[in-house]
Amino acid sequence: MTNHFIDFINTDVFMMIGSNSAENHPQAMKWIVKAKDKGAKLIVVDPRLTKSAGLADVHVRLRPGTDIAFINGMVNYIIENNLYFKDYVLHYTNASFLVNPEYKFEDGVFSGLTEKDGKKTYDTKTWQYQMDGDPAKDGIREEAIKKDLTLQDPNCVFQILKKHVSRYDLKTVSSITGTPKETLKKVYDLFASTGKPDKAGNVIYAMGITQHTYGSQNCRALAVLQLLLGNIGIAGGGVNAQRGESNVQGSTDFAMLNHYLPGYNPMIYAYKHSKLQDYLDKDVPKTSYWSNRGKFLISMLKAWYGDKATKENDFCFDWIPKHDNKNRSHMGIFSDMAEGKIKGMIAWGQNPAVGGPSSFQGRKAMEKLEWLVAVDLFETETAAFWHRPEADPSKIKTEVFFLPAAMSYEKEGTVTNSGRWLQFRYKAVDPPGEAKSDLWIADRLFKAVKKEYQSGGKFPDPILNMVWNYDKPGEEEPNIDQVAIEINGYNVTTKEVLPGFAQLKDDGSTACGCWIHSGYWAMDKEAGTVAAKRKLLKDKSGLGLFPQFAFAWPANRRIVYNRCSADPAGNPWNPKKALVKWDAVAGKWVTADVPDFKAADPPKDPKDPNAKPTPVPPDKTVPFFMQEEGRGRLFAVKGVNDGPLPEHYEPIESPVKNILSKQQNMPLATRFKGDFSKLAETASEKYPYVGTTHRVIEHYQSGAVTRNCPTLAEISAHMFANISPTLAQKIGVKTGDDVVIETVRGQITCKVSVSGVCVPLIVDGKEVEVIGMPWCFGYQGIAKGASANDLTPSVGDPNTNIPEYKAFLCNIKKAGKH
Ligand SMILES: Nc1nc2c(c(=O)[nH]1)N[C@H]1C(S)=C(S)[C@@H](COP(=O)(O)OP(=O)(O)OC[C@H]3O[C@@H](n4cnc5c(=O)[nH]c(N)nc54)[C@H](O)[C@@H]3O)O[C@H]1N2
Ligand SMILES: Nc1nc2c(c(=O)[nH]1)N[C@H]1C(S)=C(S)[C@@H](COP(=O)(O)OP(=O)(O)OC[C@H]3O[C@@H](n4cnc5c(=O)[nH]c(N)nc54)[C@H](O)[C@@H]3O)O[C@H]1N2
Ligand SMILES: [Mo]
Repeated sequence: MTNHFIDFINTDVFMMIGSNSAENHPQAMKWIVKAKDKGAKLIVVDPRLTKSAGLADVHVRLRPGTDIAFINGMVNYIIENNLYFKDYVLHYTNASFLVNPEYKFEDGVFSGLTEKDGKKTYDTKTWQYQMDGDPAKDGIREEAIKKDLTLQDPNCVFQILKKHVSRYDLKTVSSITGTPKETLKKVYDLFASTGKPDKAGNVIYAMGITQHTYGSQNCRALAVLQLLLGNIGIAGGGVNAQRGESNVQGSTDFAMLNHYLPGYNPMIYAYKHSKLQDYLDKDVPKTSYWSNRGKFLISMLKAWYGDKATKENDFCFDWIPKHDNKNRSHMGIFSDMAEGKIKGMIAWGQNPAVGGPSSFQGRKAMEKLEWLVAVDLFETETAAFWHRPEADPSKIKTEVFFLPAAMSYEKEGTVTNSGRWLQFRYKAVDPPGEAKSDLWIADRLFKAVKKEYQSGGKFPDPILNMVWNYDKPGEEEPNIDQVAIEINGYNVTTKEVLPGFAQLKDDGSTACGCWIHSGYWAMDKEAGTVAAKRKLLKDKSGLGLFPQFAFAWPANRRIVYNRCSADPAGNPWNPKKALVKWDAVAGKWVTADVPDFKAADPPKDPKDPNAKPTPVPPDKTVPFFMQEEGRGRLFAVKGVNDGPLPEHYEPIESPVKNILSKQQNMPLATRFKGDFSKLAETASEKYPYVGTTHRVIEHYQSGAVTRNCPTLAEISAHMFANISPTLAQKIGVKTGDDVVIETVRGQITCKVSVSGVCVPLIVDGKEVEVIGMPWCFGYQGIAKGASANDLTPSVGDPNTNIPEYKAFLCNIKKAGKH
């Protein structure tokens, strides 16, 4: 999230799109309801009538997978009707920047599309700015970029955007999405009303936006919209991802993604990083705050390899395993597994036998493993895959180990919420039986591996020399404080814990495991440790910032890009909700939040105790100082690999042809071979309905925990599908009947629920039925049921590889009918 949950009280209009906070983020919903009580409006954009939609002022039903049409339509409406926030757009976005005149958009694709060995990629050369100098050498310097401040030049970003979205008129959008034109106009007007200095519009999104072959472009479309309305960096605004598992934010911060190192530093790739200097040259921007990335990387290497990491040996850069640039995401791994390329797997706190796409094929792929280790609270479907209903255990050779793990209440550690706020939690109860904390398991596993390497091995150095100093004399549990200090960062010589990432160096004198968390553990006189903070007292701002409650990365900043909350001269757009303000008389910044820009230069003489920082005047500050060009990108010259502007494509499995261009699907979508290649054709007669998957309040994820909880298992005991009354009539079923749902990949049997949750939509004159299914069931636990993922396709977004869980083709019939 750019903002945070409590900040929702500052919002005037919410647009919740592809998120159902009432069921999946009840704490977020609490703040939305508080804002509504003060007069805020709520728009919910969802194919289903969800519990959130039930609380909405306007519910926009749209066909799954058509959000870009809906949002680009709104962007077009805003530009056509002059509803954008002009000063913001001009000064804080790249609207006036001129783009290479060779840039083109034709037949649904952008210039630079190339194909090699059957794989499509974009060469982004023509997407770049017109500028002086060599950006490869000097970076994307804002001063060097050619501009047209009148926004009239046909090659300026504003005109390119305007032309691009002009095709998304109300009629076209309605034909694609199935949303009536009147509803579109109503919500466009309502949300566009926030494009004023004293109004805040808040976009809340989650999996209905991301789980598509163009999930990243869906997010980009939302960012473009919010930039146009001046809603980024202000109280009550932002683009706010409602994240998943209680600590999924924390786990991505720590690189539980194959293409990142901790703190969102790019991964090291074999093909381009043979030495440290290659990384510094190619992946450390020349401009923006990211120009400090080298310090973050080198400090991380010092944290991992300690004294062994020296300037002379590239700080042991060679010891980090390099990515081979193959698909190492969930789907890539399971596809390799099916081909017998993977020997063993540790399923550590995950249940892919239920949660992965095409899970029927996924479970079959697991049979190719020599061994499987499941680290979990329960014997999940994954741990039990070898005796699953459809398998013959005598034919499965995989050796399965089960390591019982402690649950969150049974161990210590931090959790980071969607708003980037992290807090330390203490242990409430001891884990049962032989269950151990994940840290204990990781510690013993590492030590066992190290022991093996002591007698030789192919590449023992990184293992034998890894800093692993977490033993606490006389205690079983590893020293979690020591782990926290390593993450926070310390001075290598004095061992002093660092107050923040500004102190990190690239000369080997500092160590820091994850730069964005730097400072979180540094001692805070009042609170003990910063992360232990639980003080609600000090919110002088009245804006819900509560700086003493939890630590918000980075630097305890609550609202990122907050320079944009004030005009170029430093006067808050909305004086009632000021985050930062230039005091012209005193000649300094007055800040309620930690500034997201350089508000002052450090004292000239650091040794002089009386020396003071020098304030940086407003005209010398940069609104988006994490971006190389310092501006919000309406047009993305980099960052996404599948297009500089969002464009509507159909889901890979779609009931209709793309009416907007010849390009049916996202050209770069990730696809797989063999067992994972099965896809229905466009407008398939055999699979005429649109399937989509969602969560329910009673169950968590694959249901491993909640389906083992007797009360929850009882109140939500059956797998079901929501269908409309018209579809129910057509196939002759009523609520509670058994139905068979089938896709090209497999079929499931479950109960049917007939209500107004799903209704048919009129798409380009054709009636399209939507079937909604929860994906939380499986064959283990107290409440058992069919897994919706036996139906879902293995295709993904080219930037993130997230699977297209939210839109696919299926058929449905009454069980027992042929
Ligand atoms: N009770 C409960 N809470 C949870 C979880 C849980 O399993 N149970 N899981 C947690 C996790 S890991 C996550 S990631 C979050 C996810 O939180 P959400 O994203 O809110 O969860 P979903 O229900 O999967 O999807 C949200 C909505 O997207 C809608 N949708 C489907 N397709 C589309 C589309 O194409 N466009 C639009 N606009 N909407 C669409 C669905 O109908 C659904 O109502 O929830 C977290 N919280
Ligand atoms: N069709 C469809 N599929 C989806 C989605 C969808 O919307 N639609 N959503 C996707 C999303 S957003 C997500 S996040 C994934 C989730 O997919 P998974 O992560 O595979 O599913 P979970 O059920 O969350 O698995 C977590 C496991 O961790 C165990 N566990 C809980 N606490 C601990 C602990 O402290 N330590 C250890 N070691 N184990 C613990 C639980 O018992 C459970 O088995 O599913 C994805 N799958
Ligand atoms: Mo998630």
